[in-house]
Formats: sequence, structure tokens, C-alpha cells
Amino acid sequence: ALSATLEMLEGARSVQPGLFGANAEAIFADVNRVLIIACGTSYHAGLVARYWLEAIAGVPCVVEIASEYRYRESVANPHTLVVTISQSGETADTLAALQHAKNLGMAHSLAICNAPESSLVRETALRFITRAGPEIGVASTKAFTTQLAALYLLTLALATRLGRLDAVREANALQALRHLPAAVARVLELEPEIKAWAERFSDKQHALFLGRGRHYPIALEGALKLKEISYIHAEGYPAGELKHGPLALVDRNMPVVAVAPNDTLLEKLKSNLQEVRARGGELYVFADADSEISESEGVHILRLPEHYGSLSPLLHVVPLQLLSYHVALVRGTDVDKPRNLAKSVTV
Ligand code: F1P
Repeated sequence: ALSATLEMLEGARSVQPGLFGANAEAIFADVNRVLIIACGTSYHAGLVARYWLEAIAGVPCVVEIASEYRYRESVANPHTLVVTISQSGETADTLAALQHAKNLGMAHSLAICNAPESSLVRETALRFITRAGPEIGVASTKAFTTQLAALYLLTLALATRLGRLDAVREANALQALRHLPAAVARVLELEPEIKAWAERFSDKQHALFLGRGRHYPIALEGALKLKEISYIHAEGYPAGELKHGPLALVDRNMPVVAVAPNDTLLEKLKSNLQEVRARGGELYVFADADSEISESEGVHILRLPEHYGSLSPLLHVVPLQLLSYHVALVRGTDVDKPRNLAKSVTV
């Protein structure tokens, strides 16, 4: 799926605004703020993008859950780019939130969507079609990774427009994007070990997912996937927030999954993990090949083959998706059609 999303980069040396539509250049020139609205997994993609847009493009960014946004009297800024993210392009809450933003006077809109003919794409000034192919299951997986790739391209386009990215950094970022499909393929090779971990989750009733920084939304997404397809109650938390409540839940019956890439937050995360271990919580840590972290009693570690810098969330979500998939298989739930859920939430 990612290869199809990134196909349009072939031979490109920079991210042209035109990737997002004919008027993109003029619209990007008028934008000083980004408002992202989406639901579910697409909302988590937006949360990751906020870290990129602020750090790389220097653009203030707010991310709103679409089903709530329209009930707030938020203060509108006409120079806002309203970014809607949706796999189906038919999610009623996202469409209503976009309409609300327009009514407030925000006319610059972009849809990141997998359905070219959808209502959402018709309603926005700009669009990026993710070309992930059809998602067979209800739970969004490849739609998520392709949404992230699209949001990273948007970040690069805005960063260049605002003079925040020189040609060398842009070329490096594009090279990293092009290498992504191969990097994901290597992560998928961890499947046998993840399958073995899944056996240990099958009789559990609760699980906690921890991450920090741009991997906090990945922890949220890991928890959502486990809930959606295996029906195990799961919560995603920023690891630093543990001591403000969830630590009370931790005991040996609560598996704790940690997203632990080798970035500047790893040391802080490790001290959070010690807090879990001290309460008897069993840790399942997704680290990188060169993360300084080691196995011990109750601490299981799987290593992703390479650390991927800014784009690391795209790789770290994959083992979490696989974990939920294998837990669901062991528990015998329907991975494609979870009870009570619909592919498109149109009401
Ligand atoms: C949003 C969403 C999905 C989820 C499920 C229900 O859909 O919450 O993330 O997996 O399919 O809807 P969309 O707006 O991205 O199509």
C-alpha cells in the first residue's frame, strides 16, 4: 500500500504543493495554522502529524476528535488549513466537523482520504488520495500507515513553503520515505515472535500501552486495535502520565506494551518502565536494534531492525497491529468484522 501512496514521488527532488491539488500553492501561501479533524484511527494519524507539523514545519497545529469538535464554540482563524483525514471519506462526524469549520469561516480545506469519489473529497478545496487499496477488515491498518505518509508529505510541503527546510534536508526526508516500504517489510519479519507473545495475552482482560512523544499516538492506536478486534480492554497512555493514575491498575495480570524507539525520550521511558516492573507488571517492549535496553525477569523485548527518525511511528505501529491480529486469532474473534462496528460510520 505504501508503495502505491509514494509512487508519485518517483524522480521528484522536492514535494510540490501540486500533489495536494491545483490551488495548493496559493492556499499554502495563506496558511499559518493547521486544524486536523478525524475519528478513530484517522484521529491518531492526526495526533502523530501534530508532532511533525510543529517540529519540522513550525506550524501551530490543533487536532480535534470530529465527533466533538462541532459542539465547541472555537475561535476561528481564516488562515487555518483544515485537514480532514478519513479512510472511507463517508464518516458522518468528520463531514459534519468540516462543515462546522467552514461555517466558522475557515475555507482552506484538505482531505487525506482513501476514497477518491467520496463525499469528503467533494467537500474540500484540496485532496490527497492515499491509494492504500481496499481495506478488507473494519479496523483500519494500511489506511493508517498511508495516512501518515501523506501527512509527512504535507509537513514537508508546508515546511518548504515556510523556508524551514533546505534542499538537503528535503532530499534526505524523501529518501527516507522512499525506503519505507522496504523498512516495513523487514518489520513484518518479526511476525513469528509477535505470534508467540500473542499467546500470552489471550487470557488477559486488560492491557496498557505506553509511548512518549510522537509515539504516544502509536500507543493509543495499539490499544484501539486490541480493543477493536480482540475485545480486550486496553488503554493507551503517555508513559509520563502513569504516576497520575494508571499505575494503580498495574499488577501481574496487566500486560504493559511499551513503544520504545531509540530516540531522545528513551531514557525517560525506561524509568517509567521500571515503575511498572516494580509493581509486578509484565513488560512487552518494542525497541529498535540499537536501543540500550535489555531483557530481564518480566521484561520481554523485540527489536525493530532500524531506527527510523521522524518516520519511526510508521514502523512502530506495524508490530502493534500484528500483535492485535494474533491475539484476536488465538481468542477466536472475527478479525475482519468485529462485533458492533461498521466500516463506514455514516450516521
Ligand atoms: C474512522 C473509523 C476507523 C475505524 C472504524 C470506524 O473511519 O473510526 O478508524 O477503524 O472503521 O471508523 P474513517 O473516517 O477513517 O473512514
